[in-house]
Amino acid sequence: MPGTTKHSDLYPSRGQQTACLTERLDPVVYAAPSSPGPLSPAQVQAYEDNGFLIIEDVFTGDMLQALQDELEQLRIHGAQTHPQQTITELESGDMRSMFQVHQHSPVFRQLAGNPKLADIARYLLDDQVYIHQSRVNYKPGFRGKEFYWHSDFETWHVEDGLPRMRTLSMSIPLTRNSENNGPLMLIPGSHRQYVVCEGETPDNNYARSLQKQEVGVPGDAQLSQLTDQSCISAACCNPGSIIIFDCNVMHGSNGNITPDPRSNVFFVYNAMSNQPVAPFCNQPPRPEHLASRLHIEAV
Ligand code: 6CS
Ligand code: FE
Repeated sequence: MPGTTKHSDLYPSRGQQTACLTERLDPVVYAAPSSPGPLSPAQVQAYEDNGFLIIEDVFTGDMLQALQDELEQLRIHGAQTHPQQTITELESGDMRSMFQVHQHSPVFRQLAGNPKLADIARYLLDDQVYIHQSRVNYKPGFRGKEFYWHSDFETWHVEDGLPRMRTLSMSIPLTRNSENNGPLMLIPGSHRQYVVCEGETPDNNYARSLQKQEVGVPGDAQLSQLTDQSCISAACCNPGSIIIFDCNVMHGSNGNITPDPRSNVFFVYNAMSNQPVAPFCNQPPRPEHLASRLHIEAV
């Protein structure tokens, strides 16, 4: 029966584990060396070395405006039309995130399949791809709260059952992401090490972790080790740029006390061959709007 088979856990974390850094066991770039594709050799190399790549001004003009309009529509109406998918800020109640936008927004569904994004995902993962998770993060002005440091893969492995690191994210800023309004911060090279985290996964952890993640975050010693190895990089870029980042790169972002929101739409592309198995913790899988299991369709 699906979901009941025990799969071997290549990346144990939480539960009985003690915090430490371990080696990544999977490739970063799955495309054959020097195979032609949508990225230049220098871009592929930068992605492989750093675990992320920024391409400036990919969407501009009317296309960008349509994405920004859709963002605003969802911000105004989303809590009513899709309450389950809506995450509000813990203290202010402002909209923080809206999930599964690739299913319920035709504009964002089309964007997820846009070859400017999907071709890069297929190339780097060397497979057909589908959307494991999608969301809009609003990071509202004045009171937008931080996202503490984490590797996405740690959560997607432990709580969603993604077996291998064959997954990447694309974040498309829809407002200017400046040094001041809480841009994505990444630790270049951190994707080559897996940070084993301590702590039990609480029941329904997602209900809290999406407002404030407390489990599946690196210990202070492990984070310091990573930042001793390389300098933190802030992904400051224009709306319509794309930030491509590996599922295991250590990242986070500060709060936003400026008046200007830092809003992004975000798609997680997973290789078809890396579909989720049973979670690697003693919890049932998270709901479909956070992690696709039933709706697995190639983009
Ligand atoms: O839960 C998730 O899928 C994502 N959200 C957070 C706050 N951390 C892990 C992962 O990036
Ligand atoms: Fe993340």
